[in-house]
Amino acid sequence: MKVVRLATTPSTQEVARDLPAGSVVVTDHQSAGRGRLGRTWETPPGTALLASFVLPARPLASLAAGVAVAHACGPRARLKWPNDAMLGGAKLAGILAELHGDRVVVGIGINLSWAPPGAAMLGAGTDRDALLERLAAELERWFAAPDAEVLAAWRERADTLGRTVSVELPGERFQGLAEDVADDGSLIVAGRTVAAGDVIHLR
Ligand code: BT5
Repeated sequence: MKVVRLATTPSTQEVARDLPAGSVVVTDHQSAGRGRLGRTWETPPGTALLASFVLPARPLASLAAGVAVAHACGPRARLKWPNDAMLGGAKLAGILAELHGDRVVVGIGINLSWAPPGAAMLGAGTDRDALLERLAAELERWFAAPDAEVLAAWRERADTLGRTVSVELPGERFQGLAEDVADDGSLIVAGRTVAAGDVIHLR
């Protein structure tokens, strides 16, 4: 991986989108970090791993990235659909996968020494460069893995499956048991296929 390091930037996603596959942009601080669906990603300077990896596009890119993050963060990290990494039931890391032609820019924010109220962090003692290296290796591994392996690995780390969840869709909300992920990465809740949206773990 070719690493581009920046002291500060509005968002590593914007820098990475112009780079070739095999690049990664890392920064200490983002002034306009982005989440999904126009939401913001907040981290005080120097308290998180903030990186955007440019990878070849593949099906299930978002789930593959989630599996890679969970593996890089350790055995206790779990996954909330579609791809939040969780620690002890709280959000540890967020992933934003954006498709640009034949490349996908995978933005990853992992809390290390700070987290907003109710969220989790990996700990101030975490070696950020070692974590970046583990992340790069895991992404390479899971982006090369067959779909069936990605799905199996996702299920193994899933915190969402087997729970009652609330599904938030544009203009609709319903509750039900999160039964499985479908072959295309959709979540199956009470027999309904949810391709995009947010879920809230109820119990
Ligand atoms: C995400 O969005 O979880 C994807 C976040 C991706 C951030 C990385 S950092 C490197 C790269 N550059 C960027 O600009 N972005 C990527 P979403 O599922 O929409 O969750 C966003 C929500 O998480 C916010 O609305 C808050 O409620 C919450 N949140 C914000 N900052 C957080 C933090 N540091 N830790 C935990 N939750 C946070």
